[in-house]
Amino acid sequence: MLGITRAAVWKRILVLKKEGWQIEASTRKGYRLSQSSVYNKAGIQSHLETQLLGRELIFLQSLDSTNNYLKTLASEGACEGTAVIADAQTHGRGRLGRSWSAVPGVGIWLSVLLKPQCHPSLVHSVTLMASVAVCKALEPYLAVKPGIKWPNDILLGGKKLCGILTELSAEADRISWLVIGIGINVNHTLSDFPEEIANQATSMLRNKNENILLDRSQIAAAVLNHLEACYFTMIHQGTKEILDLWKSYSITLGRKVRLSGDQIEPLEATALDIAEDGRLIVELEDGMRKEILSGEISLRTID
Ligand code: BT5
Repeated sequence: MLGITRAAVWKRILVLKKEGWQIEASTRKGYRLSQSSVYNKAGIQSHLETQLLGRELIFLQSLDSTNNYLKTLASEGACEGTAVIADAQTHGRGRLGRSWSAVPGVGIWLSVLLKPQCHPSLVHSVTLMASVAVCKALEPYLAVKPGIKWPNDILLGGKKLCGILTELSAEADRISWLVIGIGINVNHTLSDFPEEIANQATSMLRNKNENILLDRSQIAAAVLNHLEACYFTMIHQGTKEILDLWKSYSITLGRKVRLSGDQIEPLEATALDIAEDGRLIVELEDGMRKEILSGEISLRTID
């Protein structure tokens, strides 16, 4: 019907697969689009169980950064819960001006707009909440339990699976809005990572025994579902339950860490606990205790 060769069809199928479409092949019959695993707005919506998060959902093939896009929408008055998801980001951003690799076809690059009625100092516990929600969402798909490195890097087997970037607009005593950006490596093989991070990054696929691609629509929806549940728990019941969950995933507490940053000399300490506002409580070598905030300090585990 198309008037092209089998090989020409096959080439186009390969391009579609790289874009994230899941296509089944059967000898002599041909190809079939697997409806349940299409990564697009409808695919994600079909798995959403939320009242608020992702009800307003923007899905784009490529963007500079989902956080940038959503921050512009937020400043124009977008409603709470608005989510932006892209298949690829050309300028994905990490914290402190670092960059985030977000190639097409393999990851979940997602930002959500929240408007909690709270003091700006609570922003740190909101980002801890996001890392708990992501762990809960991903756990059913993983062979091993994910771990959270303070404040909110999610690691598998010591390698980074997910990063979270929270940005906010606030008045002196109230958050106006905050954008939580979540990047999850899902179907990456080693060659999908830039060389400089290849040995420190991992993906959900790389931690599975069999090589079957994961359904990004289902997982993106699961992240939004859990994020909403954790967010509601936090705003209605306070931070205790979320912080307890955070501790259960933590791979930082109880460990020796090295703290470094622009404002301080590098220090060695033991990570003891997490304070209600998300600060990390550490004990320095002289026995003094100190509470540290993310954004000021980088932390490396040394034992
Ligand atoms: C983060 O920063 O981990 C936050 C990353 C947030 C990304 C999401 S994607 C959706 C939304 N839109 C955005 O523009 N951003 C958010 P940080 O802790 O600073 O870590 C950044 C560092 O992680 C880099 O300097 C690299 O070393 C490493 N890295 C970069 N891309 C990675 C990837 N895909 N997987 C694992 N590690 C990566």
